[in-house]
Amino acid sequence: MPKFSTNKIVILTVQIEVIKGDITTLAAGAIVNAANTSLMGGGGVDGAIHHAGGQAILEACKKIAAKQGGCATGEAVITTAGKLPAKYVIHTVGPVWHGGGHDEAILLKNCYTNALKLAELHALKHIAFPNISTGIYRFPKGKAAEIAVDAVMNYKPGTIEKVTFVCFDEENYQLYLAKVASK
Ligand code: AR6
Repeated sequence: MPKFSTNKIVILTVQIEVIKGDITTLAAGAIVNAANTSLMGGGGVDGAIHHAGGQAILEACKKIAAKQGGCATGEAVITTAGKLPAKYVIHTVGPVWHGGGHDEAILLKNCYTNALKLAELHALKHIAFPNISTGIYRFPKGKAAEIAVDAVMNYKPGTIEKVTFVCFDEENYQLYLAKVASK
């Protein structure tokens, strides 16, 4: 009698969504913040998240900063989402664009993968990203969209079922729609 072994093939896929809007309004498991290394807040999406989420987010960031001196570029930390509809905020620090020869691409990729890993450590199913580094940090939007979409598509999901790219401006929105459609 031949012996058969049973092979179970599990296909893990992540649903990718591209929307245009304000990330602070999303009721995801986690929304990602494009923070700076101090974690003490700033402008852009960072300012919007702290403003809408309230003092509890800054207090949590202060505790992390006191413990580990902030957050390095490409790394990520997690806090309460305060008054926001999301459960958590994952703060990551994108690279400042200095022309492309300073590891900007790998650091930006690390932001996405480290945020995904942290979301999975908390067993989250849905995470929403802004277009990290494409504002004040001046990362070229087309390159950043390519890196972001590739990072998510190449990530082997565990608990994550859905990733939302939240674009604030029309240019990023069109770039992300095109990138996702081309994959
Ligand atoms: N929802 C979604 N996206 C937003 C929102 C929002 N409410 N507001 C802005 N964006 P930026 P960076 C978009 O500048 O380039 C801060 O001062 C914005 O249009 O927020 O990573 C930090 O403290 C752009 O596409 O982040 C750091 O010092 C994207 O979010 C520095 O800025 C990122 O733009 C980080 O710069």
